[in-house]
Amino acid sequence: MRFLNFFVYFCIKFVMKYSIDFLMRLLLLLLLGLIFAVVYCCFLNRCNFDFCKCSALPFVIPSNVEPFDNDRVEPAPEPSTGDVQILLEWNNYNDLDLHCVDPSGEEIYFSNRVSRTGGQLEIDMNAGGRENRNPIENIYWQTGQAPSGTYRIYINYYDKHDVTDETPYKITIIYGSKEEIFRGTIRSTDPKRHIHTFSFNR
Ligand SMILES: [Ca+2]
Repeated sequence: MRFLNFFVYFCIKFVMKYSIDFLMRLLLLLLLGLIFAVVYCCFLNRCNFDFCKCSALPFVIPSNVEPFDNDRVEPAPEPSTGDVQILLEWNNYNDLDLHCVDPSGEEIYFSNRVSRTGGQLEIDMNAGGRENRNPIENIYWQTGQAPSGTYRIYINYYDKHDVTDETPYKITIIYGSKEEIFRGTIRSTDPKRHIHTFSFNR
């Protein structure tokens, strides 16, 4: 801040000494202010700050602070559907994961994305960090592929990437002619949660 005070004092003295009229003084002050903002942001950028998110400017924030709520609002990818579809939706940067144990007992999740019965984790979001504030996860079997039997659905809070820990979620399960919706909230300290078990018969 001492540097900032010195710079402002210098600018005022410089303008008062060399500029001619009020308009010239104003323009010169604006120009000097702009030069200062650019130089100061470059300095902060070398100090591990994001240039475009420098706290020295009122319209931006430093990179180590959570962005504004409307930052990086992107559309989620379009999920596929089929005989069986399980869709997880939430609305922050946290990394939630969808798990499904298929009738053969094989678990489909991020480390086993495709099962021998043809089920697949098609979409897995926010695994790499703050990727999307409208994320979804989708597990599905293409039409004609889902085996008859019992399906068990789970949700797991894998990692916290947002300022908010507790995360509301919605899980939509579509199989045959049925559609079931489950809503709840989950915290990073919660264990993997069983959501629902259902039977599919073709
Ligand atoms: Ca995920």
